[in-house]
Amino acid sequence: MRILATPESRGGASELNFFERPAGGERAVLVHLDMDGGQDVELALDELQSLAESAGADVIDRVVSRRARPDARYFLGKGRVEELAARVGEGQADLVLVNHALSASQERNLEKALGCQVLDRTGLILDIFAQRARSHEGKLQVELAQLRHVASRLVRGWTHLERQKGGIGMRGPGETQLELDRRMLGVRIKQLERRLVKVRKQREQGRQARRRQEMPTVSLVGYTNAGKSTLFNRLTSAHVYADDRLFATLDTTLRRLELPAGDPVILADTVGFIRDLPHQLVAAFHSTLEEAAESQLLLQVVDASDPNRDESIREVEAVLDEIEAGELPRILVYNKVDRTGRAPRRQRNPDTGRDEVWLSAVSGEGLELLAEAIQDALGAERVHGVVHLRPDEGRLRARLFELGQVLAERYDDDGRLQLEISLRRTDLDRLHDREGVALRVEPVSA
Ligand SMILES: Nc1nc2c(ncn2[C@@H]2O[C@H](COP(=O)(O)OP(=O)(O)O)[C@@H](O)[C@H]2O)c(=O)[nH]1
Ligand SMILES: [Mg+2]
Repeated sequence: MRILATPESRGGASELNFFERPAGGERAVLVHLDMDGGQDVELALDELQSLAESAGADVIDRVVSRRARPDARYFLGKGRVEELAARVGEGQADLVLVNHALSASQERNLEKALGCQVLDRTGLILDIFAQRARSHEGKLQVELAQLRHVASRLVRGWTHLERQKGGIGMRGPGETQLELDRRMLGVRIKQLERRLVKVRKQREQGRQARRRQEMPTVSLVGYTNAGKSTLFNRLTSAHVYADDRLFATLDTTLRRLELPAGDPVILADTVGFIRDLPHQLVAAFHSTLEEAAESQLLLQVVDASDPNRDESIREVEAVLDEIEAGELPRILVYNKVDRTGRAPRRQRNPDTGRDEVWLSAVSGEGLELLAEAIQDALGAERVHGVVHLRPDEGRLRARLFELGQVLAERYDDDGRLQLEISLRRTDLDRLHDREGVALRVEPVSA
């Protein structure tokens, strides 16, 4: 995990970069403070663990502290800090993740006491967004949130930024440097705000252009911990295309998926919804998720065993509306049926008209139902038959080759070209609607 990595450190145009930190496989200890004796502690820790894993950390320990309110200096009580320090030492942890908002000085004091890096919930979420933002707007929006986060902590203490800026071995610049950084932060924030206004205007055009891409994209959306990544891996693990140029990138959240009829689609694992998302991160979250709005199909993953699942469904739908993805074709995937004791099944919801698939990403039951539902939703079923082309229809012939499998080609007795094709229904419709081609597909004669 790269703590607070900026999206631009991952290959975009490199600009001023406040967030360069040493990379490494982080071993993390999770800390949750239970302030009201709530029963949701395990749930909260499960979510934090999912977040930590999305960021690339290995969770080696989970610690719960119960106290009425946080300690001003260390956030946790003295005894707890000592215990935590021991566990960090035993587990050789690199990182402690605290499931709350820490002040800059609490973070710093904890780091000193624990001898390892400490990150609060906001910092962790920002790191995930930074790793996940793909669109230009998303990257800008995340950087803006990062800068504002840093700026809000600059007032209190300098050592903190110094650490974030330079990383290990870069300690020591004085007050002048602080003033300089403060000014630079301000300038950069203004600059980003201006660019975002421009980028937003350009967005619509870009989106329309991308919609015309040949391979459909299917995006997994839903709350963190619903099982999106497990499902993503399950669905795509059968095929690994090491030499496929499109996927030979470092992006681990896009993969090729082959539907039962053989058609390839791109499956995208998107950034998860987060309970109690700090309000200053909402804009960054939305623009990181926005690429889902460019998909042809959404798989809304829900934890079927979650007692609050209906509420979660509504919340996800509200945000999808906000990012203009509410009208996209969508399949509801009720995951974790192994926990509910219900059989996997596929049904159409009589109220919404939406396809619902009940399955378990872990046991694998019901996966084939989902693959079929995706195929149906994309209209991916194939039309198999023969078309006849006149000699002057060379361009159409080229187009057919480009689109799908032309299985055989020969001349018939009238000198016309006879192509045996197997085309996606959607491609056939597109030829008809967009390119005005009326193709008569005849059955293949024996
Ligand atoms: N029992 C059960 N657990 C699951 C299932 N799918 C995922 N999980 C678990 O739920 C947790 C969150 O899964 P993950 O894929 O990381 O969720 P994400 O945050 O939506 O990507 C992990 O501990 C998974 O092992 C399932 O079908 N059944
Ligand atoms: Mg995930």
